[in-house]
Amino acid sequence: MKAPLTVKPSKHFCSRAVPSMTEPREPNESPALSPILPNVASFHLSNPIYRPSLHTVDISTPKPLQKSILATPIIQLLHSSFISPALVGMADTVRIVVCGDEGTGKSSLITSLVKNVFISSKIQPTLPAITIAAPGSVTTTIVDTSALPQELNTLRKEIRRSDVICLVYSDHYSYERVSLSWLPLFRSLGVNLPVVLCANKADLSPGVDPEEEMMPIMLEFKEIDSCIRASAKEQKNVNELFYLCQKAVTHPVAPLYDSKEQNLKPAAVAALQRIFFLCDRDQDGFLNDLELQEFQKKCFDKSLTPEELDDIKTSIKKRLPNSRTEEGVDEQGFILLSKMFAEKARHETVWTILRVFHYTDSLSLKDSFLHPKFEVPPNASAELSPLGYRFFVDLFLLFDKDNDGGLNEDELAALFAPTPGLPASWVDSSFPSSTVRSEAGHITLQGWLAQWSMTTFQDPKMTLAYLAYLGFESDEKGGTTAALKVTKPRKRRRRQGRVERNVVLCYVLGSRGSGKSSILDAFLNRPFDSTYHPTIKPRTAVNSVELQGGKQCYLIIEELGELESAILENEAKLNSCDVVCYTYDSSDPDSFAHIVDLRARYPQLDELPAVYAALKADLDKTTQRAEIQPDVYTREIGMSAPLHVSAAWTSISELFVTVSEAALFPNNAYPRTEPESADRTNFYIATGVTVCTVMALLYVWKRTNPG
Ligand SMILES: Nc1nc2c(ncn2[C@@H]2O[C@H](COP(=O)(O)OP(=O)(O)OP(=O)(O)O)[C@@H](O)[C@H]2O)c(=O)[nH]1
Ligand SMILES: [Mg+2]
Repeated sequence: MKAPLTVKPSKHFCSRAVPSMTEPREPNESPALSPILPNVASFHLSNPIYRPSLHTVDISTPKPLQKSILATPIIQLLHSSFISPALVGMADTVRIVVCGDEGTGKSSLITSLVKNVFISSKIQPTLPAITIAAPGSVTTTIVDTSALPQELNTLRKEIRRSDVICLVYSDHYSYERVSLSWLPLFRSLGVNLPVVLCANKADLSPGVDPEEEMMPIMLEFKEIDSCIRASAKEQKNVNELFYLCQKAVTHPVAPLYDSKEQNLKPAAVAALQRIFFLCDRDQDGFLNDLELQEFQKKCFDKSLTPEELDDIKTSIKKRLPNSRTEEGVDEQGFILLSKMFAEKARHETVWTILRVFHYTDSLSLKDSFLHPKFEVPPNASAELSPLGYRFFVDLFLLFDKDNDGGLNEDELAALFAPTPGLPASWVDSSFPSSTVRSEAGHITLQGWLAQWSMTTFQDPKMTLAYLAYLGFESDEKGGTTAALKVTKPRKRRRRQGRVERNVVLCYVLGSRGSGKSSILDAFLNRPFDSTYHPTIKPRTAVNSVELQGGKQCYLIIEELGELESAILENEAKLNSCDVVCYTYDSSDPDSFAHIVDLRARYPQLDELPAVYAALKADLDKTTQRAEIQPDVYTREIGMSAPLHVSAAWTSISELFVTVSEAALFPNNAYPRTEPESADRTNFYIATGVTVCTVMALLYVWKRTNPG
């Protein structure tokens, strides 16, 4: 069996490729054992000092692979980037400004990189900017500068335009000036750019210990990202120098790792915790081998060998002896792995993971991931697609740990752990009271799906954001939008046959105390409560309704409370409504008048299909103090008579079916309107036909009776 690999900081560590999820290896170990991280890491065999780890290698001790890699021009290295910037959302252009005292070799380093030769004769003092562009890779521009006083303005301008500064020194004098002059200059410009410090002409001082020389400056100036000794003349570490510059921009260490604290930063830990949570598909608190393989495939597009899996667990066990690695990698172990990468300056591995999971450089989730483009045209609505429903069903089943058919508070909290918490609209509508709950008060699967149906209907962008937080994935283009669909735009009201929607919205309108809230409660199967709580804030309830013929739809019932007038005056609000349910208390003589008054005040209500409900049928019916009694009133406008129901009777469910059907098949649910506002098309057609017929008859009569 292969001996476990050591984790102790290796003097050579930064100079070698290391696998992504496995232990860092010693240089003499076969690189074939480290297939996980793609090749880019293998040219990372320079001798840099990175901020997080201070392991250095002297340039005079080349490593076995070093020669071939050093001979590789950077353009090729850029080409071989293991992940395309577009794929992971990192910066896709990098502008490097090369600064330093006169004669330190700035232009020579650039020439050596581009031409792959060292030109000993004096080259022009400042080279023109060069851009290295490779399809699918980071486009890099390298700008040479001069330290001459008359060029100071140009220098300042170039620094301001750049993403990273490559600061070069080459002897004791220019070394002193790094901390006395150059770094203070950068600070005075207020640019806050990462600096890669390069000791050039390393061939002239082979015995120097880079750590001893560079560490003091690095400790004093936090903006120094990494340090490297190089030789433009011997073309050593030139590729690496510019690679480090690129990396300082594309894979910055600062957001991830606190070098003073020697720990990952809280935002990085939070992101990694969320990633762990999403990868722990069975939610048992461990990434088992299968879950680790899936994670590896997703992030690095490679699989792990059994030995590599063992290596990972061995490394974790070494640092966390109590971890139960036989069951898999737990959250602590998972975060430790990232910490080890950061410690060993392999933070690009951590960035790869974060970017695959859609994190930005500031460790927030990418806006385009949370808020993808999704338009709902006028008169259409958004609903969950079968994929979306499937996702929410699976999520429910996964988190209903006690299998009681409901999500209790703890289960809900666990489910929402990778999100910022419950959606704001859910909190506003005092979720879960807006939907179906079990007797124990826990949200049921039916209620869970109804709640998401309502959220999607009211605010599809919110559903999309939560699908992203909760880890919805689909092979289809558009990511989370595959979980949604847009319904056919509703035709002009009164002109439609069936409405092609599965989620419909009903406003319930009626006098104070007529029993609207009790309808909402009954809709959510709550027991009837005889105490009266007037409704102030609008209130919604959502549930599924079984229609005649077995089809199902989701009905959202909204009681408008004190906002009734405001909502009815709002065209957009009325437009989103599919059906109105007018209610009155059949035992209260003053109740029906409110409906008559509402219809008179808001004639636009007549553009909506409607159902009339006479509530409290369990109490004695009384004559309404209105000009016309409800039955006559509805008959006169061509509507069905009010449905007499009681919230205290189970037969109230009939009302919900009637309301849903009126929304989906609205043809018979419109009131007959006054002639002037009626649809006069048929009248015009009929008149047209009559006029033509009369004309034709006249013509025939004239022909037969000439003169
Ligand atoms: N007997 C009987 N009482 C009912 C029925 N429905 C509602 N009530 C009672 O009537 C009172 C008012 O009911 P709510 O549902 O709060 O009326 P509301 O229309 O929501 O009132 P506001 O929100 O103030 O507009 C409460 O005390 C209910 O218990 C019913 O079918 N039968
Ligand atoms: Mg109420």
